[in-house]
Amino acid sequence: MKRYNPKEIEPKWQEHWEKNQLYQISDDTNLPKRYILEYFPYPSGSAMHVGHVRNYTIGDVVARFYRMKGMAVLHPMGWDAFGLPAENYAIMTGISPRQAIDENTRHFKQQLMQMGFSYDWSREIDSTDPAYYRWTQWFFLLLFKHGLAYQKESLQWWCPIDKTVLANEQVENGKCWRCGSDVEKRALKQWFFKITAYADRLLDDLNNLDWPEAIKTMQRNWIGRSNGAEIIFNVENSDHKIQVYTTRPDTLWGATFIVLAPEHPLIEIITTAEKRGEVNSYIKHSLARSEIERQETKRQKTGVFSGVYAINPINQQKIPIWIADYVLMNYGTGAIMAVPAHDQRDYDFAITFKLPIIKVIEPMAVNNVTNLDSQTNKKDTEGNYYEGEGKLINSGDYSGLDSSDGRKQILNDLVTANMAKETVNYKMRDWLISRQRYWGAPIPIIYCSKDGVVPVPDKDLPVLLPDITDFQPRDDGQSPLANSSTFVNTICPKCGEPAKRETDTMDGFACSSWYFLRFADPHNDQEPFAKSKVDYWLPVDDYIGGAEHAVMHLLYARFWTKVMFDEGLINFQEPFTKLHNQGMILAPDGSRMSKSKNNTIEPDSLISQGYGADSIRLMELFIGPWNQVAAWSTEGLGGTYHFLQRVWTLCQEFLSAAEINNEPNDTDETFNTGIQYPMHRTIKLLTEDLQKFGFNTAIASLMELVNNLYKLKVTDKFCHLQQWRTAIEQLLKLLAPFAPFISEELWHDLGHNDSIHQTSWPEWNESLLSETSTTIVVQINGKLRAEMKMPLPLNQEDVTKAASVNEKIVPFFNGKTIVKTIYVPDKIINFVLKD
Ligand code: ANZ
Repeated sequence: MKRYNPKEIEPKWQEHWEKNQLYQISDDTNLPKRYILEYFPYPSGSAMHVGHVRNYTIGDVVARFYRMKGMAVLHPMGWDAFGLPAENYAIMTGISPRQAIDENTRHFKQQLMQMGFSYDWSREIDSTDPAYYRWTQWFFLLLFKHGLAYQKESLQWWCPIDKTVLANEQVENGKCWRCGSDVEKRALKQWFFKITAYADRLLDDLNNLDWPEAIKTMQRNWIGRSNGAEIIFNVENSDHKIQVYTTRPDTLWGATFIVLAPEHPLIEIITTAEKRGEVNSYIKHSLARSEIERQETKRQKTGVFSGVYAINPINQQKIPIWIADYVLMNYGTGAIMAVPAHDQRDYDFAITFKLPIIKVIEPMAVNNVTNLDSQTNKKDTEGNYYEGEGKLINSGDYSGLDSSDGRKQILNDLVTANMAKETVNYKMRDWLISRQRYWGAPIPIIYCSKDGVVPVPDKDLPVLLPDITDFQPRDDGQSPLANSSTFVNTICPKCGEPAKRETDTMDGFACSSWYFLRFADPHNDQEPFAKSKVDYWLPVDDYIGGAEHAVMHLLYARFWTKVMFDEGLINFQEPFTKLHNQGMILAPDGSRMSKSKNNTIEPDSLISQGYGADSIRLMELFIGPWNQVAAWSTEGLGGTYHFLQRVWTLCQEFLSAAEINNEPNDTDETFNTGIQYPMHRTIKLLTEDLQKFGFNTAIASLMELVNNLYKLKVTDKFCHLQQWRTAIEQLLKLLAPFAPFISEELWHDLGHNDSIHQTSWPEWNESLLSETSTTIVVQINGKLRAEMKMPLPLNQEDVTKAASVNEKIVPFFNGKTIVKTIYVPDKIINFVLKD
């Protein structure tokens, strides 16, 4: 009998599929479409491990399933290949990023292919290919045309090790997301994308997305819409005004001081001569602190008095103006009214500097559990501020109102007096895209001494990234491209005079903000994509990847999509209909797999040990629910291998039996029902499971099916050849999305010449699914007294009737009363009797 040897069959089929372009999908089809996409990977030097494999396996199983269901499936792959690692590697080794990326890509692709993933490789894209980034530059110019790409001098996070500017979201706890070193602030002129112009739409449209709630919440918090008001406080004895941003105008009577951020421009103007020295030295100190540190609630509050007072517009009270770094310049107006009785930070500050605390909100809670006791116990730092809603007190005529009504009335009155206006603030900042690095798409801008900032005309795109040899970042904040005079020096497209090119490159997230559209039309050299193709394939139906992209890629891609919609380039506003975050695979000891810990498990080594991609694929999904974390287990892999071995043996035994048996007995109806019931049940379960990503339960059903077929084999010995053939063929089709190699091999062994992956998914026959009868156990006082075979479906009434006339049961009722009847549907009926 032919042995199961994955090492032999897997490379053979992989080559065959590739040669026959089995998974290529054409655009002109009338079929319903399904676009299944996994995040396109960064082709890093380290090999892909079983954690990455899980991500692609999920996408592949779904893609194969829908293909067999008769849909036109777009399942493409490409490379997000710009970025720092290749450049840092180049600096270390002298190997150019181009060469390093090409090598990595080759290896990565070979790994994906050996796993049997069914990508349409004719659509492969590479973000570092000029044919691709030409359009990334084109989009930059589109944004520029609409004022959505602009330049601004501002203090920027600067990583002194990577020597580059970082976006807000790339700074984690004051450290560079990539190299982990402390970041600092530098004043630089930078390019930004105005994502804030889309804040409301990005927020509101989240409601219509079928995405994990956790990701939607992260985006909501990141955008951070805050509805509030700007209130004007006059500075005492001067014409100057301070605008504060507050979400709680209802607490205005409790404002006991004003706080300005240390960067606030008014400080220099209003501070008294006497206080100037102290104030300047405080400002100098606080500017060295990171924003994260400044917002840390547990940190001891610091600050300094300006020597000047402001007038509270609601009651003309005089309150001191302080300077403190817990107020940030780039949020709201950079100034606040401090209400220590109702805001923790203000409370801590008031305690530190012995400033008055006036309670103006009384919690409505009727029970005794309130966290407020501030009037009697001011010095206690526990629970002395109350941030919730309640009734206004100590608030003049407004006292007695509910805080929400008070908020409206106070604001109304101030607006009428021209002392306030309603405003909305967002936590989200514009997206900083300038990178002072080589390995990125050049920003298509030219600086001319006469015409200023001039966009590169479309016809001159792409602005090619030149081949250079010195990738060392420069200390002056310019990219290594500034070293290349042939790149820098150009001609102004407007006046024809000598001009200079922008030397910054774009953040890699720009390239990944539209790649999913390019897959619909990857070779178009006239436009980024044909609208008709994108409108057919997009939006992506299933986008599969880890949750780590929640606020960067997934927000940027939504932003670009909306810009394109507004421009009329596409007819949809959201790129990813359904988002699926897969659970991570951990090392067998439960720790995170990483190259640095040297605990990664790579498919290559498992394959060379003889397991085969098929059993790895099964294991990736059988290990637990697809969206939950699981620790890798090589014993488990032995289990899925064993399962495939059983499928193999069953088929080979069937084939041997078919060879000897010339007189098939195919007319036996009882056998037919026996084999069809488990078969059709499994078809139904699998179809439903695959639609809802129930991969592990689907595999369990397949295993159970194989067990059932083995049982039938013992009694039937493959007598009913035709029925066995049908069953085995259906089994192989059900297995095909999970284990594409073995199913293809066995399919051919069964005598087929076509590919199993181009056959259609089996249908089930509902009428075969109902088991026709079942055995009911009848108990008297919990003891088994009879068994009855009864036709399905059943209800309690019928079962009770049948049991009470059963000849074995009737004698028990003699002279007794039934005090209780317990019915376990379709299984047990128990009568509790009493004398
Ligand atoms: C008075 C007040 C009373 C406040 C009260 C809160 C509670 P969100 O929801 O995050 O927008 N704030 C305003 N600008 C600030 C800045 N630049 N730096 C630090 N804090 C700032 O929060 C808005 C609230 O955060 C504002 O409302 C203000 O404090 C503070 F019982 O004003 B509030």
